[in-house]
Amino acid sequence: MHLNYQLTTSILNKNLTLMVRLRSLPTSLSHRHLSSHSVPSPPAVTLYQYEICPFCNINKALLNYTNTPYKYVEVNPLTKSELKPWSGDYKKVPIAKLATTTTDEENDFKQINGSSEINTTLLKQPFVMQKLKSKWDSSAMSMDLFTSSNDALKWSKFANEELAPILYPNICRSMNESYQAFGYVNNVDTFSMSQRIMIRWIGSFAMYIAASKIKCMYSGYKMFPSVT
Ligand SMILES: N[C@@H](CCC(=O)N[C@@H](CS)C(=O)NCC(=O)O)C(=O)O
Repeated sequence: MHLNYQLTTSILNKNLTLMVRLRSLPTSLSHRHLSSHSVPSPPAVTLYQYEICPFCNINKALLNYTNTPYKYVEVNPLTKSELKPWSGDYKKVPIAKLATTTTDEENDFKQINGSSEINTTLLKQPFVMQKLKSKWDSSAMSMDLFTSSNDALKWSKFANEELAPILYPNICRSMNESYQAFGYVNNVDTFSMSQRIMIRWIGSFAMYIAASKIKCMYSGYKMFPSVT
């Protein structure tokens, strides 16, 4: 089975959404009145990402599932120049800025490193909590169950440690596939034409080599059937 980029990135979104829905099945009436009618303001989130980064898609799945508006900045994987002025030693994506004031979002923000910490922070935002609670109006789901139950921990560990790491090897099985996966750069308005060409060629070659190494690490197990 050939997994293209659209399919693999949508796997994470669908995976998280499905997990959320499965765990939201109605089991009792006791928590039916969780939602409040007041709507808190959405958090001002800016996600620094690579379009094809599986970990970034874990965060986007939660943002999309809760209809939380967010800005995103596509990071140049060769230079990381979008991160340099502010991210300190942390140079991976996803990395997010959460504005701490509404008056100066550009300068007053909390830096959040990594997909797990970003989702944990998002899940504490009143807007996100309210959106989730309104989805759970007719079910027994609660924030505690959603964030800390054995199932929640099991599935988020699965998404982070098993599913996400094997997506790159599946979209970069050959140089040709890797080059196709990096085609997203052509849609990034902030990249110049020369940046697009360099990222596409150098990035896809680097990912093809890296993916081959990851395939070896996982050799024989926990891989999609398509990966040999
Ligand atoms: N555990 C981290 C992993 C993040 C990660 O490995 N991101 C990759 C991109 S998918 C990265 O930024 N690698 C460094 C690089 O591109 O230079 C998370 O969940 O956010």
